[in-house]
Amino acid sequence: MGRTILFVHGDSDGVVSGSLALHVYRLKGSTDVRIVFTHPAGLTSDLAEFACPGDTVFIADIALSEAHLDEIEALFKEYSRRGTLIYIDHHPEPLGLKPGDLEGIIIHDTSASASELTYRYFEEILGWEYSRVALYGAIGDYLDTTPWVLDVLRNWDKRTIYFEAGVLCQGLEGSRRMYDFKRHVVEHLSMNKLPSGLSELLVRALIESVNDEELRTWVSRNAHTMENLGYVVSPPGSLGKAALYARIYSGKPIGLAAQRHRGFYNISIRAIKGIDLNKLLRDIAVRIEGTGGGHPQAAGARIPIHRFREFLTLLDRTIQKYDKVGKSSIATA
Ligand SMILES: [Mn+2]
Repeated sequence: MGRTILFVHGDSDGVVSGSLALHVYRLKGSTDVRIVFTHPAGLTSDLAEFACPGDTVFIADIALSEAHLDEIEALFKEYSRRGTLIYIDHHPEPLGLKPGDLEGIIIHDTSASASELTYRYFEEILGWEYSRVALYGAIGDYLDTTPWVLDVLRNWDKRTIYFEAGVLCQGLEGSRRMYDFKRHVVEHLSMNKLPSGLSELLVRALIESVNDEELRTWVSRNAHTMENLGYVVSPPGSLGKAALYARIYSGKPIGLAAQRHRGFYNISIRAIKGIDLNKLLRDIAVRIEGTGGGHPQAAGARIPIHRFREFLTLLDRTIQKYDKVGKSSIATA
């Protein structure tokens, strides 16, 4: 068997998907398996840089970016014809392309985590004991109420699984950009060892939890409120979590956290059920020279600094159209 390259996202869902695939390819006799952490905007360049036609390519938890659809089509065609290409994802499909039309083995389903989809694809090779690894990834992406997850959870002690998933997610959140460490976590999980058994991960998870608690109180004191959304700028910690706390403490249907980076604001957004952030952002962001998208209730955007105010106003007005019956029940702090 030749080279196998795994392209995965660096969060818990991506790390778990990678670890399941790593175990499978090792069982199949692969001695040269490499792990590359990537993201939607970097997928095409990373594919071209790290894989050669003829390799076995496995991609999981990476959305297809509208900006690179032609390149993606061409690369998938080349890699699947000359070698093997498997693409597993659960992000909403891009405008103008049905993932199923791409060449290669394509598994695309927005109702489950990439971890669940990867496990189910390789289930016969992995065996049932690896289902717990997949559960960590599903919980990490908040996709823990699918029929498969509810069914499989019955084979495990739920409290232990959630504890281990918590260690993994919190530990990885506290290890951003530490790709060698994340590769080590992939190796560890590929042997079905417990996340809590990796002391470095456990310590990082504990530190992350202390930081989260500080972040939560910071957001409760610093959240600004507009008519339909709450937001914070430059929170001292994870943007995603700050956005969630901004939603909760503002009592509005949408929470947003922004951080300046070069000429842009990187923005994380969280919404209550009934709002489709992915749709909203794909529309609003391009109107003001930005990009945006993600999941219906958890998404991100990149907006030029001088248009940030305009972005907030546009978003605030657009949400007015939504029914606000499901409004967060927690009162404004
Ligand atoms: Mn995911």
